[in-house]
Amino acid sequence: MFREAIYHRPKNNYSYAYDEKRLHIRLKTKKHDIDQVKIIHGDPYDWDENGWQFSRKNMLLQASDEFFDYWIVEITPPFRRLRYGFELQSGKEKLVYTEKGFYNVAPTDDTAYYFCFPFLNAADVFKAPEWVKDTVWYQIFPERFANGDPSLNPTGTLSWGKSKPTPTNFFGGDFQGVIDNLDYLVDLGINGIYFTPVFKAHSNHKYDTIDYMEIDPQFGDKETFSHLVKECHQRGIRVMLDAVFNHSGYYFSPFQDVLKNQEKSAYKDWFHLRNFPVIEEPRPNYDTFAYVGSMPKLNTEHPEVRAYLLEVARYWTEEFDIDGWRLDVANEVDHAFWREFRKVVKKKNPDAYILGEIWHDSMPWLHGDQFDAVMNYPFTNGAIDFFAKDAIDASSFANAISNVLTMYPANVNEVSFNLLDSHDTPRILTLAKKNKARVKLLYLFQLSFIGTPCIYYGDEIGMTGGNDPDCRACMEWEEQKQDQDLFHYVKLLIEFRKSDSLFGNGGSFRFLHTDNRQNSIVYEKFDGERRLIFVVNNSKAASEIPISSLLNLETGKIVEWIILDHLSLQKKPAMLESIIRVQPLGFRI
Ligand code: ARE
Repeated sequence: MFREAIYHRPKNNYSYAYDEKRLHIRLKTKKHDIDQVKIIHGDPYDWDENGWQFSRKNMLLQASDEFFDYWIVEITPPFRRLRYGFELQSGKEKLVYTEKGFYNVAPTDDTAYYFCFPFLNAADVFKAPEWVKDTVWYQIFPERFANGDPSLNPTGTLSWGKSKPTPTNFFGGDFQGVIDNLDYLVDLGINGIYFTPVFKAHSNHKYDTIDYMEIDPQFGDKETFSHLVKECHQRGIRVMLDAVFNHSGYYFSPFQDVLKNQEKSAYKDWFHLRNFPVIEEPRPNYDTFAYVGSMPKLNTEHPEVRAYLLEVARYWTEEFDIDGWRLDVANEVDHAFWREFRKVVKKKNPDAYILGEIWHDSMPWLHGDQFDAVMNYPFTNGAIDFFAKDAIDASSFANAISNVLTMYPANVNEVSFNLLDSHDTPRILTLAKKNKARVKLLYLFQLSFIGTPCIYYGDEIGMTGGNDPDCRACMEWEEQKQDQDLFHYVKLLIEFRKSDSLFGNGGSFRFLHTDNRQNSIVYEKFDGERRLIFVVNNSKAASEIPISSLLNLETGKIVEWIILDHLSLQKKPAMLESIIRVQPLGFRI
């Protein structure tokens, strides 16, 4: 047994409250080293003359990556406290692993040996809004979705879609344009919209805020926004706004005051200024987003700045009834600020979704006191590398996705914001070198995975685009230029997700098989009663998966298959064969 590879540390993703009654305990061991793990568990105060009274329960091998196996078990401790250790079996060797080290036999003379979950306090349980689990998001970059009110066009507005997007051009997208097209989104089946920034700003992307209390005049006014939110809500669509609190824009009046009055400015502590006079070139002598001088970093430790930004959060949450906030550059803002932010937002709308923009491991923000979720770019990277770029093999893909799943508690994963691309990345069809079958596999995986999926506007009709700003082209509204086949495919997958909870967030996820030679994967979604098995061929050749022997399935049984053809997905009952043949870049469920 490789003792040095055995790892457990209470809290974080290794021991956590799944809800107010249930604890999840995880253990990491060297891959293929351990045959079986049992948790030894009991109440810390449960003693009699024989010593500590404990029980044993089998742990499930939940996932594996390149080097490790990950085991999980769920326990409902009657008195909400737990002491526990692990009984490991490898061949004939048996060992007990505790906080104090390894023993041949589980010690019972004291509970002090064991790991400790002191008490399951309801107040500490990570709780994200329930509705998020059943939400399919749609990301809108408002300048580029639809121009519904030309009277609001900024000077120099170009004809819709007639030029390529640049860092500075405008096409006049606005709220009326979104309102006019809500029925299109209802038809697609999405039920949440994430809007990139809408407050008054200088650029076309609006990440350089001028006034956090105003709607950008090119989009409409507060009345139009309020109307938009109501129209969305009437159709069962939630609305999430982008909070750009890490930095302001150059024309934000406190920063303008600093430029004008320098040391004497009443706002000099609102920013991180290094010396005077404040200069922008060759490099700003104040902290900024990246090295962007027009985005001065806000000092969120300053009480006035905190009060101002928290009022912004309160105002839009309370007065406009929005359902969530996406937090820009969330990991560069102090944790204390986000804790206060959460309190303010949840006080006004306990059901609001708080989503941090963090591209890396984000556990420190996901303990329940700051964010409900982060933008799941580790998921994005794995999915893109495998399905779109064909750059990694099947087992590397399974390793990457297993890492995503074991990185966070299960209740965090259920509301994780799973995107395939965004306004900050190339579009999926471009990443897939215009191979639509690859995009279809991406959508299949995204929409059948644990979490809350997001579709970037226009991807569903086959828009292409490279890196920012190319990925921000005007939405294509001419039907002849829209890929209707892709639209119907995405729509059908969304319907599956909604009509079968196992397809969505209702079941657990597990890889069953990866085949590097055939570049195929088999994964399942399962609960106590049913299994949905996905056989996906990510190669240019047909593949043959020996499904029955692999999964111990009974052949000859009638099962329901979902088959991909070039036009649609079809559900049809069929006999379960021993070998499943899957067409190139196709799948069967
Ligand atoms: C402009 C240019 C870009 C140039 C950039 C930096 O268009 O080509 O690279 O300047 O000089 C907004 C606009 C952008 C604009 C930017 C600056 O939308 O068009 O870019 O302002 O004016 C990191 C951050 C992450 C950030 C990304 C872009 O961690 O927070 O970079 N994303 C948000 C928004 C953006 C927005 C801003 C922040 C600023 O979503 O749209 O940009 O408000 C790795 C790293 C990540 C890194 C990621 C992408 O994976 O680990 O940390 O994200 O790559 O670079």
